[in-house]
Amino acid sequence: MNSKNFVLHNEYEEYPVEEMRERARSFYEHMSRRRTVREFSERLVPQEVIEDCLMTAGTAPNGANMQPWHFAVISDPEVKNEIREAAEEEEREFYENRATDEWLEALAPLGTDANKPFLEEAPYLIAIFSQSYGIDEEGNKQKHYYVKESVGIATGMLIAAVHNAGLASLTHTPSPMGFLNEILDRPSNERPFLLLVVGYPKENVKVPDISKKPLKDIASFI
Ligand code: IYR
Repeated sequence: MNSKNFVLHNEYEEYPVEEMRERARSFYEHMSRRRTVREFSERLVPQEVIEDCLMTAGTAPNGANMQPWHFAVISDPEVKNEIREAAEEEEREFYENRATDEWLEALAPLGTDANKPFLEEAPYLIAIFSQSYGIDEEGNKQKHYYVKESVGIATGMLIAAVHNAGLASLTHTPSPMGFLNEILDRPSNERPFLLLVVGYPKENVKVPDISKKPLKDIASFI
């Protein structure tokens, strides 16, 4: 391999196998306590916590290291209100017209509807944008690769980081989400990927009684 511009990976840490087992198990146990909540407390969260979680997201592996993402963090109540109004308009259209009966049936156990008070109650909304292409310093288009995969991985890491900090999140996908470009003044090379709602869960929040598939149903070992 051509080792030009390569540096030693000094930060790699290997663990003794017993510790490896423990770490893998305890990370699973920690992550399995994550639940999506749809009701948030209005309690404030320090912005540095959100910044650190976003830095975690920014470490995600991605196509040709183009890092084709932008995270717009919203805490301004007026902007949250605008987003809520626009999202609820789309959601009403979705629940009343666009969604198929099959889709509504699949959503029934989650108890969702077109009302989205969490968009104003939670201290932070993070609008995640994927950049279909980049624009370099000279204003030339820069090709991006595996954009959805890259932004999906970064978003997963963000969700894990938020959970690790002891906060709850909700992956919200009003569809279509073009209104986010307008409200947040994002350029046309950026598409809204999803809206992550972040904060403390409301006290005594309830979550749907659902479970995850067991390992044998999600993996095969050949
Ligand atoms: N975007 C709608 C509907 C919705 C769709 C799926 I797929 C979900 O897992 C949950 C909700 C809404 O946010 O209500």
